[in-house]
Amino acid sequence: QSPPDISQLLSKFDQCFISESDVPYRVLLIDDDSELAMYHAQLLEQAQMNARVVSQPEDIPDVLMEFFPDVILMDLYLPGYNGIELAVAIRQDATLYGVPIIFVSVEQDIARHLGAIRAGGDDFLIKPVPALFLLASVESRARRGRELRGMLSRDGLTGLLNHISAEEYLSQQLSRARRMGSSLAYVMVDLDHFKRVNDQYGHLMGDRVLVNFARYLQGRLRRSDVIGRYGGEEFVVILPDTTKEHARFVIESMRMSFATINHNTEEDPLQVTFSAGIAAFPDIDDMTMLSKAADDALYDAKQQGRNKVCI
Ligand code: GH3
Ligand code: MG
Ligand code: MG
Ligand code: MG
Repeated sequence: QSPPDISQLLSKFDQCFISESDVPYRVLLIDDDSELAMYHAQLLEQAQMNARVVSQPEDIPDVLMEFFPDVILMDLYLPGYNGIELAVAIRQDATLYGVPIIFVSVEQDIARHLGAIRAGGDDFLIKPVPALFLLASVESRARRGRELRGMLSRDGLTGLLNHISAEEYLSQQLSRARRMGSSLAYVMVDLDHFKRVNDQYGHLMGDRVLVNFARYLQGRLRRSDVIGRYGGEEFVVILPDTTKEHARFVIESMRMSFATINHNTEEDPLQVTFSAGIAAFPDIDDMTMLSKAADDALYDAKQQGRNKVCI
């Protein structure tokens, strides 16, 4: 049995289930009834989602790691396997943190539904599930799951990527640079004498400078460049397709213009400078060494009197 063409239904209800970013939602369907799972998968793909079916329990761990789903649609019973136990295991796995689990089953017993929800399931749909209802449920879970993970990957004050996410991005970009044979610059940035800013103007002013700095960087860099806050007044900038020399040129011009900004609207003007250390691939072909080299260069910049960019 092939699924109905849902385009008419979608337009009739004025519904759209396409993710707001260009990255389609990834939905993992776990069901021993592979025919039904394929049917659901086809529905999801009509709504521009990326669906993957697993029918063999032994394949589940590998597929979970490799497919990295936005949502898991899971049958309650598989031969030799218990969906509730699987939900518990998924909830204990840090790399799958917050991934929504929707149970799909013919089970009518409310006690079983409750058990599934308490084990970490987010919803329980009873087969047969109406097409639009399935899509709506999957889409809303996927969207909110991405929102949640987006928030967890960001620094609360500045909205920049946090330390862990910035490192993940660096690792991805390093692999990409190796594959494409392109260059990649990595910059560590530290505000100069920031303790004095706090001491003389107070913590709120310090926070304002941090936010100003983050906005300044975002405004000056390309969309493909990524900025992270490593903690405190320390930041990283990752510039794909950029050589060490070009990165130095870009950061040096930012260093000069940032230093002229007045952060204090009161009488007493406040200017803040930063120091930066730059390292790059392919000069260095290892993530740990890349960050050590940038750190060493930053140390040199500080030693040379601050308000400097070193490579
Ligand atoms: P250097 O030029 O050597 O980097 O000196 P510094 O004063 O910038 O460096 P130090 O590491 O001595 O002090 C960093 C200061 O940054 C201390 C801390 O109070 C402040 N800081 C860290 N995180 C925050 C924050 O989120 N908000 C504010 N207002 N201050 C912060
Ligand atoms: Mg089953
Ligand atoms: Mg500092
Ligand atoms: Mg510091």
